[in-house]
Amino acid sequence: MFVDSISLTLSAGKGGNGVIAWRREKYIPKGGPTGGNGGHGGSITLVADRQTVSLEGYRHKRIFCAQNGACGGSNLKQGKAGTNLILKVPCGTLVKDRHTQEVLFDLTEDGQELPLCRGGKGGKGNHHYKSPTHQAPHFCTEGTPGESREIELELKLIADVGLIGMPNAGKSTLLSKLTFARVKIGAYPFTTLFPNLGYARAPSGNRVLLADIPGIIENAHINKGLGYAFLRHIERTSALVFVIDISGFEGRDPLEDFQILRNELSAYDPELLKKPFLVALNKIDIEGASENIQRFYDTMTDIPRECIFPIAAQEKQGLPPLLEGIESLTTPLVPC
Ligand SMILES: Nc1nc2c(ncn2[C@@H]2O[C@H](COP(=O)(O)OP(=O)(O)OP(=O)(O)O)[C@@H](O)[C@H]2O)c(=O)[nH]1
Ligand SMILES: [Mg+2]
Repeated sequence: MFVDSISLTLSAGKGGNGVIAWRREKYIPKGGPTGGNGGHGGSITLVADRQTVSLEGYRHKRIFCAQNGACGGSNLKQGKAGTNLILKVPCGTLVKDRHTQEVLFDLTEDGQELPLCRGGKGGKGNHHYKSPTHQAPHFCTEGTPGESREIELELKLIADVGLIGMPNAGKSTLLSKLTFARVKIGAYPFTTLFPNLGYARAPSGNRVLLADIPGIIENAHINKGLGYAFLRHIERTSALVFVIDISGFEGRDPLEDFQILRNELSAYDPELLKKPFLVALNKIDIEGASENIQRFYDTMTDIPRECIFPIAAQEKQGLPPLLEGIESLTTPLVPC
Protein backbone atom coordinates (compact mmCIF):
# COMPACT_ATOMS: atom_id res chain seq x y z
CA MET A 1 0.00 0.00 0.00
CA PHE A 2 1.16 3.51 -0.81
CA VAL A 3 0.89 5.87 2.16
CA ASP A 4 1.80 9.48 1.56
CA SER A 5 0.89 11.29 4.76
CA ILE A 6 1.03 10.22 8.36
CA SER A 7 1.44 11.68 11.85
CA LEU A 8 3.91 10.37 14.38
CA THR A 9 4.61 10.91 18.06
CA LEU A 10 8.29 10.78 18.91
CA SER A 11 9.98 10.72 22.31
CA ALA A 12 13.69 10.60 22.83
CA GLY A 13 15.09 8.53 25.69
CA LYS A 14 15.46 9.88 29.23
CA GLY A 15 18.97 10.28 30.61
CA GLY A 16 19.96 7.70 33.26
CA ASN A 17 20.25 8.87 36.87
CA GLY A 18 23.56 9.38 38.61
CA VAL A 19 24.05 7.33 41.80
CA ILE A 20 25.45 7.72 45.28
CA ALA A 21 28.06 5.09 46.13
CA TRP A 22 31.15 4.83 48.35
CA ARG A 23 34.43 3.03 48.11
CA ARG A 24 34.39 0.25 50.65
CA GLU A 25 37.62 -1.68 51.04
CA LYS A 26 39.40 -3.29 53.89
CA TYR A 27 42.00 -0.98 55.48
CA ILE A 28 40.75 1.97 53.44
CA PRO A 29 38.44 3.88 55.72
CA LYS A 30 36.45 6.71 54.21
CA GLY A 31 37.31 5.61 50.66
CA GLY A 32 35.32 8.47 49.17
CA PRO A 33 32.45 8.83 46.71
CA THR A 34 32.39 6.48 43.67
CA GLY A 35 28.88 6.98 42.29
CA GLY A 36 28.99 6.99 38.45
CA ASN A 37 27.07 9.16 35.99
CA GLY A 38 23.98 8.04 34.11
CA GLY A 39 24.11 7.45 30.34
CA HIS A 40 22.51 9.83 27.84
CA GLY A 41 19.10 8.93 26.43
CA GLY A 42 18.85 7.82 22.79
CA SER A 43 17.86 10.49 20.27
CA ILE A 44 15.61 10.23 17.23
CA THR A 45 16.75 11.13 13.72
CA LEU A 46 14.88 11.01 10.43
CA VAL A 47 16.93 9.94 7.41
CA ALA A 48 15.92 10.25 3.76
CA ASP A 49 16.38 6.91 2.05
CA ARG A 50 16.16 6.25 -1.68
CA GLN A 51 15.14 2.63 -1.17
CA THR A 52 12.06 3.60 0.83
CA VAL A 53 9.22 4.49 -1.53
CA SER A 54 6.32 5.26 0.78
CA LEU A 55 5.47 5.95 4.39
CA GLU A 56 3.73 2.59 4.65
CA GLY A 57 6.10 1.34 7.33
CA TYR A 58 4.53 3.85 9.71
CA ARG A 59 0.92 2.88 9.07
CA HIS A 60 0.60 0.59 12.09
CA LYS A 61 3.20 2.00 14.44
CA ARG A 62 2.88 5.70 15.07
CA ILE A 63 4.58 6.14 18.44
CA PHE A 64 8.34 5.84 18.59
CA CYS A 65 10.41 6.07 21.77
CA ALA A 66 14.19 5.91 21.81
CA GLN A 67 15.87 3.91 24.55
CA ASN A 68 16.50 5.49 27.96
CA GLY A 69 20.05 5.85 29.25
CA ALA A 70 21.01 3.41 32.05
CA CYS A 71 21.72 4.63 35.58
CA GLY A 72 25.32 4.96 36.71
CA GLY A 73 26.86 2.31 38.99
CA SER A 74 29.20 2.05 41.93
CA ASN A 75 32.97 2.06 41.35
CA LEU A 76 32.57 4.99 38.92
CA LYS A 77 30.63 2.92 36.43
CA GLN A 78 29.08 5.09 33.72
CA GLY A 79 25.55 4.09 32.69
CA LYS A 80 25.08 2.81 29.14
CA ALA A 81 23.78 5.41 26.68
CA GLY A 82 20.38 4.67 25.10
CA THR A 83 20.43 3.48 21.48
CA ASN A 84 19.61 6.19 18.98
CA LEU A 85 16.57 5.59 16.82
CA ILE A 86 16.87 6.17 13.09
CA LEU A 87 13.62 6.39 11.13
CA LYS A 88 13.93 6.03 7.36
CA VAL A 89 11.61 8.05 5.17
CA PRO A 90 11.43 8.37 1.37
CA CYS A 91 13.25 11.20 -0.38
CA GLY A 92 10.76 14.02 -0.83
CA THR A 93 9.26 13.84 2.68
CA LEU A 94 8.14 17.10 4.20
CA VAL A 95 8.33 17.17 7.99
CA LYS A 96 5.75 19.40 9.66
CA ASP A 97 4.87 20.23 13.24
CA ARG A 98 1.49 18.60 13.83
CA HIS A 99 0.08 21.49 15.84
CA THR A 100 1.42 24.56 14.05
CA GLN A 101 1.65 22.96 10.58
CA GLU A 102 5.00 24.73 10.26
CA VAL A 103 7.34 22.98 7.82
CA LEU A 104 10.35 21.92 9.86
CA PHE A 105 12.37 20.38 7.05
CA ASP A 106 12.20 18.98 3.58
CA LEU A 107 14.17 15.77 3.21
CA THR A 108 14.95 15.64 -0.47
CA GLU A 109 18.32 13.96 -0.90
CA ASP A 110 19.35 10.41 -0.16
CA GLY A 111 21.12 10.21 3.19
CA GLN A 112 19.97 13.62 4.40
CA GLU A 113 19.47 13.57 8.16
CA LEU A 114 17.16 15.52 10.43
CA PRO A 115 17.87 15.19 14.18
CA LEU A 116 14.41 15.73 15.63
CA CYS A 117 14.43 14.77 19.31
CA ARG A 118 17.54 15.00 21.44
CA GLY A 119 17.97 12.40 24.16
CA GLY A 120 18.03 13.54 27.79
CA LYS A 121 21.35 14.10 29.53
CA GLY A 122 22.58 11.57 32.05
CA GLY A 123 22.57 12.64 35.72
CA LYS A 124 25.81 13.01 37.67
CA GLY A 125 26.92 10.57 40.35
CA ASN A 126 28.22 11.78 43.70
CA HIS A 127 31.82 11.32 42.52
CA HIS A 128 31.26 14.21 40.10
CA TYR A 129 30.60 16.60 42.99
CA LYS A 130 33.69 15.67 44.99
CA SER A 131 35.96 18.64 45.65
CA PRO A 132 38.75 19.52 48.11
CA THR A 133 36.23 21.31 50.26
CA HIS A 134 33.46 18.75 49.90
CA GLN A 135 35.01 15.32 49.92
CA ALA A 136 31.91 13.22 50.66
CA PRO A 137 28.92 14.63 48.76
CA HIS A 138 25.73 12.79 49.68
CA PHE A 139 23.88 13.73 46.55
CA CYS A 140 23.59 12.96 42.85
CA THR A 141 21.36 14.26 40.05
CA GLU A 142 18.64 12.65 37.96
CA GLY A 143 18.84 12.32 34.20
CA THR A 144 16.83 14.88 32.22
CA PRO A 145 13.85 13.83 30.09
CA GLY A 146 14.34 13.47 26.33
CA GLU A 147 12.66 15.83 23.87
CA SER A 148 9.33 14.79 22.44
CA ARG A 149 7.55 15.96 19.37
CA GLU A 150 4.43 15.39 17.36
CA ILE A 151 5.09 15.58 13.67
CA GLU A 152 3.33 15.06 10.39
CA LEU A 153 5.13 13.51 7.44
CA GLU A 154 3.93 14.33 3.98
CA LEU A 155 5.44 12.70 0.95
CA LYS A 156 5.81 14.63 -2.29
CA LEU A 157 7.53 12.42 -4.79
CA ILE A 158 10.46 13.94 -6.62
CA ALA A 159 9.97 12.61 -10.12
CA ASP A 160 11.23 14.36 -13.26
CA VAL A 161 8.01 13.89 -15.18
CA GLY A 162 4.42 13.26 -14.11
CA LEU A 163 2.02 11.32 -16.36
CA ILE A 164 -1.42 12.88 -16.12
CA GLY A 165 -4.56 11.56 -17.72
CA MET A 166 -8.12 10.35 -17.41
CA PRO A 167 -8.68 6.81 -16.11
CA ASN A 168 -7.96 4.21 -18.80
CA ALA A 169 -5.97 6.63 -20.99
CA GLY A 170 -2.99 4.26 -20.88
CA LYS A 171 -0.67 5.99 -18.38
CA SER A 172 0.38 2.77 -16.69
CA THR A 173 0.83 1.06 -20.05
CA LEU A 174 3.10 3.93 -21.12
CA LEU A 175 5.08 3.74 -17.87
CA SER A 176 5.50 -0.02 -18.23
CA LYS A 177 6.78 0.31 -21.81
CA LEU A 178 9.19 3.16 -21.07
CA THR A 179 10.59 1.75 -17.82
CA PHE A 180 11.06 -1.55 -16.02
CA ALA A 181 8.27 -0.70 -13.58
CA ARG A 182 5.81 -3.54 -13.13
CA VAL A 183 2.42 -1.94 -12.84
CA LYS A 184 -1.15 -3.09 -12.97
CA ILE A 185 -2.85 -2.44 -16.28
CA GLY A 186 -6.56 -3.02 -16.73
CA ALA A 187 -9.34 -2.16 -19.13
CA TYR A 188 -11.34 -0.53 -16.36
CA PRO A 189 -11.09 2.90 -14.73
CA PHE A 190 -8.99 3.47 -11.62
CA THR A 191 -6.73 0.47 -12.07
CA THR A 192 -3.97 2.55 -10.53
CA LEU A 193 -4.83 3.64 -7.02
CA PHE A 194 -1.45 4.98 -5.94
CA PRO A 195 1.37 6.65 -7.87
CA ASN A 196 3.87 4.33 -9.57
CA LEU A 197 7.44 5.30 -10.27
CA GLY A 198 9.87 4.08 -12.89
CA TYR A 199 13.16 5.12 -14.47
CA ALA A 200 13.26 5.49 -18.24
CA ARG A 201 16.51 5.63 -20.18
CA ALA A 202 16.52 8.71 -22.38
CA PRO A 203 18.22 8.54 -25.82
CA SER A 204 21.29 10.36 -24.47
CA GLY A 205 21.77 7.63 -21.85
CA ASN A 206 20.51 9.78 -18.99
CA ARG A 207 17.72 8.56 -16.80
CA VAL A 208 14.33 10.16 -16.24
CA LEU A 209 12.14 9.32 -13.27
CA LEU A 210 8.51 9.04 -14.38
CA ALA A 211 5.52 9.08 -12.03
CA ASP A 212 2.23 7.53 -13.13
CA ILE A 213 -0.44 9.45 -11.23
CA PRO A 214 -3.87 7.82 -10.68
CA GLY A 215 -6.57 8.89 -13.13
CA ILE A 216 -8.17 12.30 -12.75
CA ILE A 217 -11.78 12.94 -13.72
CA GLU A 218 -13.96 16.02 -13.97
CA ASN A 219 -14.59 17.60 -10.57
CA ALA A 220 -11.71 15.73 -8.96
CA HIS A 221 -11.16 18.99 -7.06
CA ILE A 222 -14.45 18.41 -5.23
CA ASN A 223 -13.36 14.87 -4.48
CA LYS A 224 -14.93 13.04 -7.42
CA GLY A 225 -13.19 9.78 -8.29
CA LEU A 226 -9.99 9.49 -6.28
CA GLY A 227 -9.96 13.24 -5.67
CA TYR A 228 -6.85 15.15 -6.51
CA ALA A 229 -4.71 14.58 -3.43
CA PHE A 230 -2.27 12.67 -5.64
CA LEU A 231 -1.57 15.85 -7.57
CA ARG A 232 0.75 16.84 -4.75
CA HIS A 233 3.17 14.39 -6.32
CA ILE A 234 3.49 16.42 -9.48
CA GLU A 235 4.16 19.67 -7.64
CA ARG A 236 7.87 18.95 -7.81
CA THR A 237 8.13 17.36 -11.23
CA SER A 238 9.93 19.48 -13.77
CA ALA A 239 7.55 18.58 -16.61
CA LEU A 240 4.21 16.92 -17.31
CA VAL A 241 3.01 14.52 -19.97
CA PHE A 242 -0.72 14.59 -20.60
CA VAL A 243 -1.80 11.13 -21.76
CA ILE A 244 -4.99 11.38 -23.81
CA ASP A 245 -6.98 8.47 -25.19
CA ILE A 246 -7.29 9.83 -28.73
CA SER A 247 -9.36 6.92 -30.04
CA GLY A 248 -12.61 8.22 -28.57
CA PHE A 249 -13.38 4.50 -28.34
CA GLU A 250 -15.10 4.79 -24.97
CA GLY A 251 -17.42 7.50 -26.24
CA ARG A 252 -15.37 10.32 -24.77
CA ASP A 253 -14.18 13.40 -26.61
CA PRO A 254 -10.34 13.54 -26.35
CA LEU A 255 -10.30 17.33 -26.72
CA GLU A 256 -12.74 17.70 -23.86
CA ASP A 257 -10.65 15.30 -21.76
CA PHE A 258 -7.57 17.46 -22.27
CA GLN A 259 -9.48 20.58 -21.26
CA ILE A 260 -10.89 18.87 -18.15
CA LEU A 261 -7.41 17.78 -17.10
CA ARG A 262 -6.08 21.30 -17.48
CA ASN A 263 -9.02 22.70 -15.49
CA GLU A 264 -8.52 20.22 -12.67
CA LEU A 265 -4.80 20.99 -12.49
CA SER A 266 -5.51 24.66 -12.37
CA ALA A 267 -8.13 24.17 -9.63
CA TYR A 268 -5.46 22.40 -7.54
CA ASP A 269 -2.66 24.86 -8.22
CA PRO A 270 -2.49 27.22 -11.22
CA GLU A 271 1.31 27.02 -11.04
CA LEU A 272 1.11 23.45 -12.35
CA LEU A 273 -0.03 24.72 -15.73
CA LYS A 274 3.13 26.80 -16.01
CA LYS A 275 5.26 23.64 -16.11
CA PRO A 276 6.56 22.58 -19.51
CA PHE A 277 4.40 19.81 -20.91
CA LEU A 278 3.94 17.38 -23.76
CA VAL A 279 0.78 15.74 -24.98
CA ALA A 280 0.84 12.02 -25.77
CA LEU A 281 -2.14 11.11 -27.94
CA ASN A 282 -2.40 7.43 -27.10
CA LYS A 283 -4.15 4.46 -28.75
CA ILE A 284 -3.58 5.60 -32.35
CA ASP A 285 -3.84 1.95 -33.35
CA ILE A 286 -7.61 2.06 -32.79
CA GLU A 287 -9.82 3.01 -35.70
CA GLY A 288 -11.08 6.57 -35.61
CA ALA A 289 -7.94 7.92 -33.95
CA SER A 290 -6.60 9.72 -37.03
CA GLU A 291 -9.64 12.02 -37.32
CA ASN A 292 -9.34 12.91 -33.65
CA ILE A 293 -5.61 13.60 -34.05
CA GLN A 294 -6.35 16.01 -36.90
CA ARG A 295 -9.09 17.65 -34.85
CA PHE A 296 -6.64 18.01 -31.95
CA TYR A 297 -4.05 19.69 -34.17
CA ASP A 298 -6.67 22.01 -35.68
CA THR A 299 -8.25 23.02 -32.38
CA MET A 300 -5.25 23.21 -30.03
CA THR A 301 -3.39 25.72 -32.14
CA ASP A 302 -1.74 27.24 -29.06
CA ILE A 303 0.22 24.02 -28.48
CA PRO A 304 3.30 23.72 -30.74
CA ARG A 305 3.11 20.66 -33.00
CA GLU A 306 6.43 19.37 -31.76
CA CYS A 307 4.88 19.03 -28.29
CA ILE A 308 2.19 16.62 -29.50
CA PHE A 309 3.12 12.96 -29.89
CA PRO A 310 0.72 10.44 -31.41
CA ILE A 311 1.61 7.07 -29.85
CA ALA A 312 0.30 3.57 -29.28
CA ALA A 313 1.82 2.71 -25.90
CA GLN A 314 0.68 -0.89 -26.01
CA GLU A 315 2.49 -1.50 -29.31
CA LYS A 316 5.45 0.72 -28.33
CA GLN A 317 4.66 2.85 -31.35
CA GLY A 318 6.00 6.43 -31.33
CA LEU A 319 7.80 6.07 -27.99
CA PRO A 320 11.39 7.05 -28.98
CA PRO A 321 10.41 10.56 -30.17
CA LEU A 322 8.29 10.97 -27.04
CA LEU A 323 11.30 10.08 -24.86
CA GLU A 324 13.42 12.58 -26.75
CA GLY A 325 10.76 15.20 -26.16
CA ILE A 326 10.63 14.32 -22.46
CA GLU A 327 14.38 14.62 -22.19
CA SER A 328 14.47 18.00 -23.85
CA LEU A 329 12.03 19.29 -21.21
CA THR A 330 13.76 17.85 -18.20
CA THR A 331 17.43 18.69 -18.33
CA PRO A 332 19.68 18.35 -16.41
CA LEU A 333 19.12 14.66 -15.79
CA VAL A 334 21.10 12.17 -13.77
CA PRO A 335 23.39 9.92 -15.83
CA CYS A 336 22.43 6.23 -15.65
N1 LIG B 1 -5.51 -0.40 -28.25
C1 LIG B 1 -4.73 0.11 -27.32
N2 LIG B 1 -5.04 -0.09 -26.02
C2 LIG B 1 -4.24 0.46 -25.11
C3 LIG B 1 -3.09 1.22 -25.44
N3 LIG B 1 -2.49 1.65 -24.29
C4 LIG B 1 -3.23 1.16 -23.27
N4 LIG B 1 -4.27 0.44 -23.75
C5 LIG B 1 -5.29 -0.28 -22.97
O1 LIG B 1 -6.05 0.65 -22.24
C6 LIG B 1 -6.47 0.07 -21.00
C7 LIG B 1 -6.11 0.98 -19.85
O2 LIG B 1 -4.70 1.04 -19.73
P1 LIG B 1 -3.97 1.50 -18.40
O3 LIG B 1 -2.52 1.63 -18.73
O4 LIG B 1 -4.34 0.62 -17.25
O5 LIG B 1 -4.62 2.92 -18.22
P2 LIG B 1 -4.38 3.98 -17.04
O6 LIG B 1 -4.38 5.32 -17.66
O7 LIG B 1 -3.20 3.60 -16.24
O8 LIG B 1 -5.72 3.80 -16.22
P3 LIG B 1 -6.00 4.05 -14.67
O9 LIG B 1 -4.91 3.40 -13.90
O10 LIG B 1 -7.32 3.40 -14.46
O11 LIG B 1 -6.06 5.52 -14.49
C8 LIG B 1 -5.81 -1.29 -20.92
O12 LIG B 1 -6.74 -2.27 -21.30
C9 LIG B 1 -4.69 -1.21 -21.93
O13 LIG B 1 -4.39 -2.46 -22.49
C10 LIG B 1 -2.79 1.41 -26.82
O14 LIG B 1 -1.82 2.05 -27.22
N5 LIG B 1 -3.66 0.83 -27.70
MG1 LIG C 1 -3.03 2.98 -14.37
